[in-house]
Amino acid sequence: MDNPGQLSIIPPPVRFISGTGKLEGSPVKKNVRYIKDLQGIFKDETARASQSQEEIVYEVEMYMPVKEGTTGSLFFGNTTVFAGKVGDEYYMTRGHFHALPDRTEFYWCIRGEGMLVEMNLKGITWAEEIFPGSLHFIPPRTAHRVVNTGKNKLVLGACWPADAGHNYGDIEKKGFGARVMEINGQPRLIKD
Ligand code: PAN
Ligand code: ZN
Repeated sequence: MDNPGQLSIIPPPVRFISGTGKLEGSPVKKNVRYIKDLQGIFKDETARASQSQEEIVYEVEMYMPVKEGTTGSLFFGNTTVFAGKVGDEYYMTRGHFHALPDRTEFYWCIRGEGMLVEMNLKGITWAEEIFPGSLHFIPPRTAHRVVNTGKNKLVLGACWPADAGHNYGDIEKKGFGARVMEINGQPRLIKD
């Protein structure tokens, strides 16, 4: 042994860059969602279909240190929603319930401004304001979507159970019952 009695000290596999919220390191996976991927998500499908299909709406970086579905473990990620609108509706994520419906999640805002739209199983919808430093607990059985109402990128951190999974189908079929639209220059949560 080269160093008898010495325990190993190793570099962490991933770095979280606090100013930008970016994740760096070889285990990090990235998903990019373009306008072309979001058919049927925005109210004005004609507007979505007629704008540049290669424009990025949001991207997600993920650090998943265990196999997806592992009970008792965690995933870590960030979401960057770009500034923009489809018609009068702000750029946003698709939104989902978790596939295991009782699984919860934390979001926190690193930069930008927006709204976290949530909906419970009774179809009751509400939104929390997002601003740098805001912390959001997503309760069990609650669909969640983030909306960028600002002029700059909205960046959020997230931590969720590795066995949560994503159920997009219920949102694709029924939506959130409300949308964040720009009305007279201001963001408003209005019934769909
Ligand atoms: C987040 C979301 C991320 C992208 O990591 O997956 O914001 O939103 P969609 O998954 O709705 O496209 C999360 O909530 N994970 O559970
Ligand atoms: Zn989630």
